[in-house]
Amino acid sequence: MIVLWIIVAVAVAVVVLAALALLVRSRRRRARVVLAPERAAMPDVLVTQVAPRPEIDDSPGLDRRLASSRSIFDRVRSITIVGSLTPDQLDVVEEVLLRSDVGVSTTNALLEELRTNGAPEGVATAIRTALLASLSADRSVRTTADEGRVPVWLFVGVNGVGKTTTIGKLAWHETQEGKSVVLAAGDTFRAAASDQLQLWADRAGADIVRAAEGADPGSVIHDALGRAQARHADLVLADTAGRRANNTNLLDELAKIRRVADREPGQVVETFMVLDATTGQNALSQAQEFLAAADVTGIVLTKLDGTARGGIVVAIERELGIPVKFVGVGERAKDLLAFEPAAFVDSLLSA
Ligand SMILES: Nc1nc2c(ncn2[C@@H]2O[C@H](COP(=O)(O)OP(=O)(O)OP(=O)(O)O)[C@@H](O)[C@H]2O)c(=O)[nH]1
Ligand SMILES: [Mg+2]
Repeated sequence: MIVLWIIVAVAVAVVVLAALALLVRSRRRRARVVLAPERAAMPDVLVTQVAPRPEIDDSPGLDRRLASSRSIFDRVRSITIVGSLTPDQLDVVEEVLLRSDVGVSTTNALLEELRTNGAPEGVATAIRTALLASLSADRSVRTTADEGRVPVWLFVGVNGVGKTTTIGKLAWHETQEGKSVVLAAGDTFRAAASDQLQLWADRAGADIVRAAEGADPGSVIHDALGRAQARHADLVLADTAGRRANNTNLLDELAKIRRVADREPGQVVETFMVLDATTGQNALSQAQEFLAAADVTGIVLTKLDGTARGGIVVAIERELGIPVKFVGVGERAKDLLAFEPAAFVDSLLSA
């Protein structure tokens, strides 16, 4: 009798389990039916939304961005005389030129010219001609390296001048041109420096190689070169720190970084010294220190949109003998321009 009961109980359990299994399978099947196909077609309205829109360039003109520098020249613009200048007018010219930061030697040369030959086409034109004559350097920027090497642009300068921002802007410009760019976060002095560069890399669609705070900057550059070579990248932009922990020498460190960046497969084709235009003549003395250590090939002059006095461009080229290749006129990606003397001088002096 007991055996019979056991057989009945087992049979009931088997039936219940089978029913449960059937129920679960049918639910799963139903769930699968509601899932969208993996490659569902995009609805038309969404396709319309992602179509590229025409870009609206809302950047103000160079005149407005250089408003502070331009206002310094207001007084010479107001001297409408053509021909010889009175001693008072020469004093005004001298004061304006010195305030504009062009430097003593450029100011003296221009005054001498005005005293001797006058200003047959007006004072603003005489100054324009003189400034343009002293801004005649070759400003070409090298983008290619020797066969099989990866071109590197190295950025040096003291802290806060705008190195990381300039790299971000240039990365954006280069990727817009269709180039593939690798950023090397060689400022390992503080973690925030790599985060800042990461933001720019994301914005520009550039690759980035970074390491933890305190890591050896040389090894970051070395890894970036390896990555660039493996991925056939067009350009490596290398950031560096503007300061060092106590007792270590920034310039020695830079010379070391440069050697690493210039070792195969890398080749440093441009070393940009970044200078803050708002620091005026101080920028010049800072620059002198970097020149020997870093073998600088071009200057990037930032913050010309601020309280800077544009004449510093002239003083820098005259004193350092190194061309200004880019100027920063704001904090956005578009606010970096290849330096063009005629457009620059016109925006300071045109009526
Ligand atoms: N108005 C203006 N601000 C700028 C320009 N270039 C950089 N800046 C600002 O200057 C500040 C410092 O710029 P960074 O790029 O961090 O300078 P850095 O040389 O990398 O500084 P460290 O990493 O500390 O050595 C930031 O707030 C930038 O947005 C410019 O052309 N115009
Ligand atoms: Mg930086």
